[in-house]
Amino acid sequence: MAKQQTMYITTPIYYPNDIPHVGHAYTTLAADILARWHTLQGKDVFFLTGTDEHGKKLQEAAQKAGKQPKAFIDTIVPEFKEAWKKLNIHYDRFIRTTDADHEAVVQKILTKVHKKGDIYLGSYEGLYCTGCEAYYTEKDAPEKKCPTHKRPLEQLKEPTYFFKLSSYQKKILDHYKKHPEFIQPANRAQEIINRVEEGLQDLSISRTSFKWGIPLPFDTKHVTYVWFDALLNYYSATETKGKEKYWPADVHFIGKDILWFHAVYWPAILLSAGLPLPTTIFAHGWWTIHNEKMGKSAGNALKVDQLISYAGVDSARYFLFRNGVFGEDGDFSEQFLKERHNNELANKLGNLVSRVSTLAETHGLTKTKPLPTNKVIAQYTQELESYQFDKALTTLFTFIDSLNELIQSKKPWETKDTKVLYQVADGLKTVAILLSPFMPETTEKIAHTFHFELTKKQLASPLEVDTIKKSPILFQKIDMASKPVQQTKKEEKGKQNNSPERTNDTKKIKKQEQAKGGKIAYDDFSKVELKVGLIKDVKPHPNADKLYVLTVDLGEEKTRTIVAGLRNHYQPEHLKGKKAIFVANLAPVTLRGIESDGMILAAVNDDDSHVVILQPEQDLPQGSKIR
Ligand code: ME8
Repeated sequence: MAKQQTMYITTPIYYPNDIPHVGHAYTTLAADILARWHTLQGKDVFFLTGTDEHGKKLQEAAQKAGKQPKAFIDTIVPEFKEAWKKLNIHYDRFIRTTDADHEAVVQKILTKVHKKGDIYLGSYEGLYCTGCEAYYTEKDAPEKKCPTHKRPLEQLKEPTYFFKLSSYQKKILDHYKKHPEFIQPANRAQEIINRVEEGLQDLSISRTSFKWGIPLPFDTKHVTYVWFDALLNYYSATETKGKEKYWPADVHFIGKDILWFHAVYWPAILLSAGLPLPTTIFAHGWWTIHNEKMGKSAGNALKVDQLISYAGVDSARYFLFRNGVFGEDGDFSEQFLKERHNNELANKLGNLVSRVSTLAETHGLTKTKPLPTNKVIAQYTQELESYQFDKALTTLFTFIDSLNELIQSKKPWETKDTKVLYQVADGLKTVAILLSPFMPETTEKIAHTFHFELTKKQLASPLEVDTIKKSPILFQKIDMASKPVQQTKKEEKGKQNNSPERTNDTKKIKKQEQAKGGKIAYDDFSKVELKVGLIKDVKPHPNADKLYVLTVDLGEEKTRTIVAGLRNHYQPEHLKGKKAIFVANLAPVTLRGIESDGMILAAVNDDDSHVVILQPEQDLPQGSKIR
């Protein structure tokens, strides 16, 4: 049997000094999409992500939090893992640079490179940015301010070991020439080539001014420079048994901010250590908000929960790759996301699935020659495998348009033409399989409705005819004119439970209330469901000074997120662990970007200066009803 082809895909390892945001999610999702695609193609895929845990930045963040570095980082790492889980990201290993196996490999490589004569002792003086963990020259930062973080640079001087980066200039340039695919996209490569041609200075790779790092094996007063340590994660993850086959990596996905480290330092380190170089380093653009880079230091970072709250996970995954070119910057907009959700996902794909499955339920399908899909498949494959995610999605949606047009022109609801229904259903099979890396949950539902599997084999074989049942609604449309915005999943759940239309109920109550001069009917009030809830967690709302984001247990399978205007009245520790009364059947509303699924009851004095939450007089289990 032929050896299974391997595919090794990585993301940067992120600094765990704060919880992840959309920028981090973007790179990690790109890797997930590509990993899912190659798995679908039958390849043996290894997808690595993780956290970059050493260095001055992390030491300072831990100090600020009043914790030891490792103890501090241990509280942030689960936030990354949780975010990736929520986004349906399936990595194979989450590497931490504090993992013992990684530390051992870093020391092994340092010893090797030192013995080779590529490391020597000197002293370094320069302008340092802790945010970047890098020195800048006056040329790169003429005002002595970091070009990325816009903060003043620090003048640092310390004894340090240097890595002979300068002696790799020619070899690196040769490699670029021989392997034009090494730095992508090509327009970013030229900038790097120009800078390398200007000459390379040796790289300071050790620090003595702080302790949080991997000690140099040949001089333990020094800790290893965080980038020398971090870059090696890609290789160290393949040094364990069974994983050796994955090196060299096929693609390192990174943001354009760290291209220099990856395109210059990284090949030089590998060349010095006598290791093969990765095939491609792909540097994508930045997500900006109002044209400022989204990031921790800018304070404008959109958190993963917020991203998901707009229209669900699959719509978020779709939007991030549909809205712009992967290699270029894109400005994030909640409105664009919702528009694409409505216009493309709900109107084009969702409607088509609903229409065809409804007609097929009534009239059935008759097997016939499927529509030709080879061209679409080939084009989509070429675009996806060359990291042109937006183009691949355009190709697929053009095909979806053609399926919609076919249905529209053939009118099977009049003609009862069950052959055309079959052709469109078979086309939807192609769509779902190709789209599955981007939208795993939705495509699983389509596959379930039309009875096929999301596999390469099924892509090549015609749809088997079976009894079809009407598909559940795939994308609930978002009302652009009015907040509150409802989340797809919750609405679907509400519908399946035959629960009353919550929004309409509230509107009706308001109307009747007005009609009766402020009084509401007994029956109307009895529709309001009040329950005892346990406040499990309290976090400040990232976008509103007066609001908290509460995690509340209402005795249900899952906890709820409830936004409450209590920040001027309670410290988090005075709310956490308390039981209070909540409205449990309110339509969810999005408050400053976070969806609130309920309301806490509080009594307020005349001038709003005193706000107290309502609590049951005696302890009752969460979920108890108030009557
Ligand atoms: O640089 N738009 O970690 P980091 C798009 N630890 N992507 C963004 C982004 C934005 N606004 N902001 C961040 C580090 N990213 C090092 C990496 S690797 C050996 C060490 C993404 O936490 C993008 O991938 O600052 C960027 O390169 C990465 O997060 C930086 O993450």
